[in-house]
Amino acid sequence: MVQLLTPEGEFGVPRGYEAYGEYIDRLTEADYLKFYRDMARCRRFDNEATALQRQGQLGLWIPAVGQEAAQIGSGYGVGHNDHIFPSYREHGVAITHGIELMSILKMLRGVNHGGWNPEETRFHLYAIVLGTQVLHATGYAMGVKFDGKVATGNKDEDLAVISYFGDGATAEGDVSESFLFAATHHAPIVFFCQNNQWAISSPVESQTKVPLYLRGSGFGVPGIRIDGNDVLASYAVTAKHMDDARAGAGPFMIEALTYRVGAHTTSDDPTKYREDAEVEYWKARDPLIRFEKFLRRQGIGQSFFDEVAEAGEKLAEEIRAATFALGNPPVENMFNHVYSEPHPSMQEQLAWLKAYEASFGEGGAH
Ligand SMILES: Cc1ncc(C[n+]2csc(CCOP(=O)(O)OP(=O)(O)O)c2C)c(N)n1
Repeated sequence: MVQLLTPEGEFGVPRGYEAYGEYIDRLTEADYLKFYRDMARCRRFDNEATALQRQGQLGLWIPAVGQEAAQIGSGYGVGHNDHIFPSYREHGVAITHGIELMSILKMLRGVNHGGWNPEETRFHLYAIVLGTQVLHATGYAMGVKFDGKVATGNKDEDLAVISYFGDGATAEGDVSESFLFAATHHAPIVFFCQNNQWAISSPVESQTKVPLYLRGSGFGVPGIRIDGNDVLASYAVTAKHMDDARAGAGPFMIEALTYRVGAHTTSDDPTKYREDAEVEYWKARDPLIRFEKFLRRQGIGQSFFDEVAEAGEKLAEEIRAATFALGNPPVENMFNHVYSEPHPSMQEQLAWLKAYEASFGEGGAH
């Protein structure tokens, strides 16, 4: 397992992993501070979104608490031309690619139907149907290869693709099919599996009998396991294998070993299926605390951490105010985008819903 930072925040490059260490050598202090700021921003955003859902302001929330290092590190390892195909929990990766946080909240409040324009950001839409985004990513990477955009001789032109998915998704045929197509087409793709150890209430042991980083090898996709709570390992390993993919090395799989500290979603109660002791064990390995320890060893003082905490409170206030101001979408939205042309069954359902809402009298059903 690639670990560059111990849980005590000590940095070191184990023998055999020097190629990853070179990526850290190129980082500046400003990069380190950016990594920490974004992990903290992600955590604060996430906790506020959970509170907003509990107060009835969002239909659902999908927490990524505990997975910030895996997401922020790898997000920054993705290059400026590359395309990203996330599942539904990649708020941290979204932060690294300029997605407006309110776009995510709007989607989970149901006031928009997708979130953002992938053409502008190369960060594609969230995918709720497990594994579909991995097929989309593989198809995209095959297209990149067919278009000759790999190993062009101009590093600024080359591009690669990364897809994020969970341990549970690896049990879907879609993921195995993706491995096969990616391997046989030598496609420029990195498969990034966040093994957060639970697929709702199913433990990872029920999804696989071999370590997940080996899952691609039978298809011809080599892989490696990283400590997913180590932001530097996540950054360096992603950056190297995205570079390799752009240079024509073919597909690669990264398994980031991490833990879903919160609930699967706000509709889930994890105390029903897992032990408190397990959660406490992982809380003690919190990725933010580990990186804070590293930064303090580097001489970063308290004023930086105070500034980050203050920025978090400001962010929380801003997103609360913006969420309260959203209101409710017109009911027509739900029906208008099902077919490109008006459709009798949609019109019938809309008329039924309007009559139903009207039956509540003044103020409607909201
Ligand atoms: C094809 C499909 N089957 C089932 C579901 C229901 N479902 C939603 S999330 C989930 C668990 C996914 O676990 P994992 O892939 O480990 O990702 P995580 O949610 O832990 O990030 C399931 C079974 C779904 N969304 N899509």
